[in-house]
Amino acid sequence: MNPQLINTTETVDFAFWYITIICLVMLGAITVAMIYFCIRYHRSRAPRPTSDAHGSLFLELTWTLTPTLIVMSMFWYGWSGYMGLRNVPEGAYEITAKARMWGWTFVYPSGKTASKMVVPVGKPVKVTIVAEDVLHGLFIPAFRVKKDAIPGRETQLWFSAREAGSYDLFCTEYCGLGHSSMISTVEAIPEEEFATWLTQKVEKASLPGQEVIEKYGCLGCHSVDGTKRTGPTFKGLWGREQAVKRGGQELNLMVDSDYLRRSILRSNAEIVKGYPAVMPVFEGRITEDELNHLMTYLEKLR
Ligand SMILES: [Cu+2]
Repeated sequence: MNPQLINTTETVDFAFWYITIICLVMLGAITVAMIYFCIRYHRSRAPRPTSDAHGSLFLELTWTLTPTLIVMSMFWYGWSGYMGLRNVPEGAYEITAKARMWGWTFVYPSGKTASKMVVPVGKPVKVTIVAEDVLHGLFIPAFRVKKDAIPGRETQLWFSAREAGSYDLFCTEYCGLGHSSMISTVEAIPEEEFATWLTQKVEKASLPGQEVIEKYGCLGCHSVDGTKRTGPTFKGLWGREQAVKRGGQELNLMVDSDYLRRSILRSNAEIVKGYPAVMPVFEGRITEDELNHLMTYLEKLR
């Protein structure tokens, strides 16, 4: 199999431009003919019929068969392009993309996880998409591929990056308040570099807490530099007085390990004033070890 032969970007672009150019040519030709006939056969120039033709088999066949062939050729390029997107080339590298409110986790066959989709250049990559909560959509515009992540079902797409680089990756199904921050990138790197990257244990995280934050996609809603996002920033959070709402009541609480554990495990019990109650509950999803690492990390950000 030669990955250079098919490429999702090229097949989609070809079908798109083929159909668009034919439509533009038809639009131009029909408009010009219409204007010409309006002027040439205006009542002031041609008060009486200039021809009394009653039929022409040749003309009938021409204007029936020509458009039929053109439309069938559009169908053919659309269909073969679609089949090209559906049929994953043999030997494609397999990655699982997990979607959750509001972030992506990419899981590699070795068990390695990353928040960016790192792929080898020039190799077809098959992505199996799963949703952990609600409907999401995986969209990588540069490769012209888009597929929904549906709870309870696995969907797939494939692509192959011809050139090394960083490509945008979006969620394209409205999945709640943090939807617009559910963005990541595809990092296409040379195969040798990719092999080394795979063996690297942790993605540059110097602290285990940072790993936990990446794994659960916390940064989709919380910043570490003081920026206000869907949720409050982590910066300077530890140790401050926080106005929260608990069951309709407003109260001030000290942000410490107990408070943060409650906010993560039962995120809807106490809501920080000025923010919407949208954070998913992490009870039963995050381990005790991970929580401890997270606490150490958050304490360092005070
Ligand atoms: Cu989403």
